[in-house]
Amino acid sequence: MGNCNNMDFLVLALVGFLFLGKANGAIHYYDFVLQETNFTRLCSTKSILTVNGTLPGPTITVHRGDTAFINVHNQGYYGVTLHWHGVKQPRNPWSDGPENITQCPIQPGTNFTYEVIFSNEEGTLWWHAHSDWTRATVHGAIIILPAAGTTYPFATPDAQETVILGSWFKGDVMEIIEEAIATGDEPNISDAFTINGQPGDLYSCSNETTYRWIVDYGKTYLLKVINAVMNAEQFFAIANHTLTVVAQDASYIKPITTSYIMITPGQTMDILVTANQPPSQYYMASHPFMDGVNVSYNNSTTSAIVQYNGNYSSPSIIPFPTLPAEADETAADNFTKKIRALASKEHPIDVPLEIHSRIYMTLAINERICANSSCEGPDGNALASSLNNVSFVTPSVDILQAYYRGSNNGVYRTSFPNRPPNPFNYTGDVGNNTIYPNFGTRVRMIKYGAGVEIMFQGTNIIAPENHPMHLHGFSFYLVGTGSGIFDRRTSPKTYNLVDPPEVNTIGVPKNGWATIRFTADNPGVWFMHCHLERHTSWGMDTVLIVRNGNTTETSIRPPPAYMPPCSKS
Ligand SMILES: *[C@@H]1O[C@H](CO)[C@@H](O)[C@H](O)[C@H]1NC(C)=O
Ligand SMILES: *[C@@H]1O[C@H](CO)[C@@H](O)[C@H](O)[C@H]1NC(C)=O
Ligand SMILES: *[C@@H]1O[C@H](CO)[C@@H](O)[C@H](O)[C@H]1NC(C)=O
Ligand SMILES: *[C@@H]1O[C@H](CO)[C@@H](O)[C@H](O)[C@H]1NC(C)=O
Ligand SMILES: *[C@@H]1O[C@H](CO)[C@@H](O)[C@H](O)[C@H]1NC(C)=O
Ligand SMILES: *[C@@H]1O[C@H](CO)[C@@H](O)[C@H](O)[C@H]1NC(C)=O
Ligand SMILES: *[C@@H]1O[C@H](CO)[C@@H](O)[C@H](O)[C@H]1NC(C)=O
Ligand SMILES: *[C@@H]1O[C@H](CO)[C@@H](O)[C@H](O)[C@H]1NC(C)=O
Ligand SMILES: *[C@@H]1O[C@H](CO)[C@@H](O)[C@H](O)[C@H]1NC(C)=O
Ligand SMILES: *[C@@H]1O[C@H](CO)[C@@H](O)[C@H](O)[C@H]1NC(C)=O
Ligand SMILES: *[C@@H]1O[C@H](CO)[C@@H](O)[C@H](O)[C@H]1NC(C)=O
Ligand SMILES: *[C@@H]1O[C@H](CO)[C@@H](O)[C@H](O)[C@H]1NC(C)=O
Ligand SMILES: [Cu+2]
Repeated sequence: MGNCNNMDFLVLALVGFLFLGKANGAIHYYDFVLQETNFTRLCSTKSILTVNGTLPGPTITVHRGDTAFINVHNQGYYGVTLHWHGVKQPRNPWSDGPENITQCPIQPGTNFTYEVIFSNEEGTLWWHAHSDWTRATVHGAIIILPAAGTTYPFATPDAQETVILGSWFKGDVMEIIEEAIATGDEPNISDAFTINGQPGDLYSCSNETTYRWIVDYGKTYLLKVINAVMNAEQFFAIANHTLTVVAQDASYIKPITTSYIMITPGQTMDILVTANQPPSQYYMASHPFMDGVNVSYNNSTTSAIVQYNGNYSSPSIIPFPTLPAEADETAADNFTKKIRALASKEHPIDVPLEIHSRIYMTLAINERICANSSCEGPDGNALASSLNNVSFVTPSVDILQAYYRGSNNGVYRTSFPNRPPNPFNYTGDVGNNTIYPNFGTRVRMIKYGAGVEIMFQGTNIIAPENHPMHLHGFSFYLVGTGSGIFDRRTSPKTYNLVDPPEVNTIGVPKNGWATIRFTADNPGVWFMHCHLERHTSWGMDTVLIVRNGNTTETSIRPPPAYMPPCSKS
C-alpha cells in the first residue's frame, strides 16, 4: 500500500491547496466485491471472505465533508453488512450497517450501495463488516484529509503510511463463533496478530512475507494506526523511533510524545514519525494489553520492518522495540490519561454542560443457564454478557425499519434501564445473584438535542477486564475515568470539561468507570457495544434511538429506494 498511497496523498494535498474557501464536499464512488479468496498464512492455506481479494481491503480516501458511495457486491456464501466505523452519517442511519440493527444482510448474488456521509471527521477511521465475525478479514482504512483550503494543525508531513493491526485464525471465523455459542465456552483464540495482513518474523513460515515500510532518511511521516484486532487491546511501538500522537478517532489531540501506544479495537491513531535514525532496519511490533481475569488469549507478538532507503550493510540484529508487558495496567493508563483534545480555535470542542439524559450502565460477563449443566462454560452454563443486566438479543428484522415505519410488533422494547436495576458492590464481592442477566432487545429512547451523559461502570462479575465501548452515529467526549465504583458526589469533580478527547471508542478500565458526554443531534438508530468481538456476540450491546427533532433538517432522511430485504432463513 505504501508507495501508491504516498503518491495519492501528495496529489490530493496539492489539489487541496488549489481550492480555496469552503469545500462543497466532493463525491466519490467505490465498488467493493465481497469474495472468497485463498490466503496462505502460518504454513496453511484457507479461504477467507475479503473485499476485492485483499487483506486489509481497499483504502477509502476522502476530504473532510465529502460523501462516498460504496456499491457492495456480495459474491460470497452468506449475507454480510458493512459499517463505516466512526463516520457519524448525519440523519442517515440507513447506511450505518450493523446487521439487523439498521439493515438486514446483503444476500449472496445481490448488491447494496452505502452512502457514507462525512461531516467533521478528520484523520483516520476504518470500515469493517458488521455481521457476526466477518470483520476479521473484511476491513480497511478510511483516510480523511483536511478539507480543501485547510491544512493540518501541524507541519504538513512528507508522506503517510497506514498500519492495520489484525487477527489471524487458522480456523473459519464464522464456525469459531458458532461453535462457541453452541458450546457456551470461550471462542477459540486467534493464532496470530498481523500488521497489514502479515504476522511477521516471530511466527513460523512468516518471515518471507513480513510487511516492510520503506522510508527515506529525514522525512516525517503521518502514520495511521488502526486496531482491527478481534478480541484484544494492543500495545504498539517502533524500535528507536519516537511516536508523536496527533489525532485519535479522526479528531486532533494535543501532541503526545511517547515510546509506545495502547490502542483498543475500534480506535485509530494518527502518529508523526520522523525517520531520523541511522539508515538501517528497525522492527515495529504489537502485542496485547490484557488485564483480564479468567480470560484466555493469544499472547504473541506481530512485527513488521521499517526499512530505510539507501546503501548500508544489513544490520546483523534488527532492533526490536520494548513493549510494555501484557498485563501492565499502569503502562496502559499512563498513555491513555495523556490524551486531551487539541481544543483550538480551528478545532474547537463542544462538550454539553447541561445534561438532560443520564445513563449509569454496568458492563458484565455473565452466564446463561443451560439445562442439566450441559454447556461448557462456567458452572456448566454458557458465557453471556450484558449492559445493565440486559443481555442483548439481535432481532431477525432490523430495528431501524421497525422504528421508522412505526411497525414495531415486538421487534424491540424501549425499556433499556437508565441505571443498574439492582445495585450491588460492582467492583468488589459481587455476589451470586449478579451472574444471570435478562435477555431481550431493549433500546433507550433519547430526545433530539438532549445533552447525554453515560457513566460506564466495569464490574467484577466472572471475568473483569477493560472493555472498549463503541457508539455508532456519534463521537463523544471522554470527560472522566477512574478506578473502583463511580461516586456520584466525588467522581464528577474530576471531570475534564476543558479539553476532553472526542472519540468513538473508549477503554473502560477493569473494575473502574468512564464517563462520556455528547449532544444527541443525530436522529437515528445507533448501536452501542463492546468492541471485543466475543463480548458483542454474547450480548454486551444496546441501541440508542435518537428521536427526530421538529424540522426536516433534524429528522432521519427518507430511506433509499432499495434496502436489503429481511428473510426468514
Ligand atoms: C474491486 O474490484 C472490482 C471488480 O474487479 C473493480 O471494479 C473495483 O474498482 C475494485 N474496487 C477497488 C476499491 O479497488
Ligand atoms: C482455494 O483453494 C481450494 C483448495 O485448494 C480450491 O479448491 C479453490 O478453488 C480455491 N479457490 C480460489 C478462489 O482460488
Ligand atoms: C447494484 O449494482 C448496479 C451495477 O453496479 C447498480 O446499477 C445498482 O444501482 C446497484 N443496486 C443497488 C441497490 O445498490
Ligand atoms: C477450535 O479449537 C479446537 C481445539 O483446538 C478444535 O478442535 C476446533 O476444531 C476449533 N474450532 C474451529 C471452528 O476451528
Ligand atoms: C526465514 O527463516 C528461515 C528459518 O529460520 C531462514 O532460513 C530464512 O533465511 C529466513 N528468511 C528471511 C527472509 O529472513
Ligand atoms: C537502538 O536503540 C538501542 C537501545 O537504545 C541502542 O542500543 C541501539 O544502538 C540503537 N540502534 C541504532 C541502529 O541506533
Ligand atoms: C507472554 O509472553 C511473554 C514473552 O513473549 C512472556 O514473558 C509472558 O510471561 C507471557 N505472558 C503470559 C501471561 O503468558
Ligand atoms: C507511569 O507514569 C509514572 C509517572 O510518570 C512513572 O513513574 C511510571 O514509571 C510509569 N509507569 C509505566 C509502566 O509506564
Ligand atoms: C439477522 O436476521 C436474519 C433474518 O433476517 C437472520 O438470518 C440472521 O441470523 C440475523 N443476524 C443476527 C446477527 O442475528
Ligand atoms: C465491596 O467488596 C469489597 C471486596 O470484597 C469490600 O472490601 C468492600 O467492603 C465492599 N463494599 C461494600 C460497600 O460492601
Ligand atoms: C455461588 O455459586 C457457586 C457456584 O455455583 C457456589 O459454589 C457457591 O456456593 C455460591 N455461593 C453462594 C453464596 O450462594
Ligand atoms: C424545535 O426544537 C428546537 C430545539 O431543538 C426548539 O428550540 C424550538 O423551539 C422548536 N420549535 C418548535 C416550533 O417547536
Ligand atoms: Cu467487552
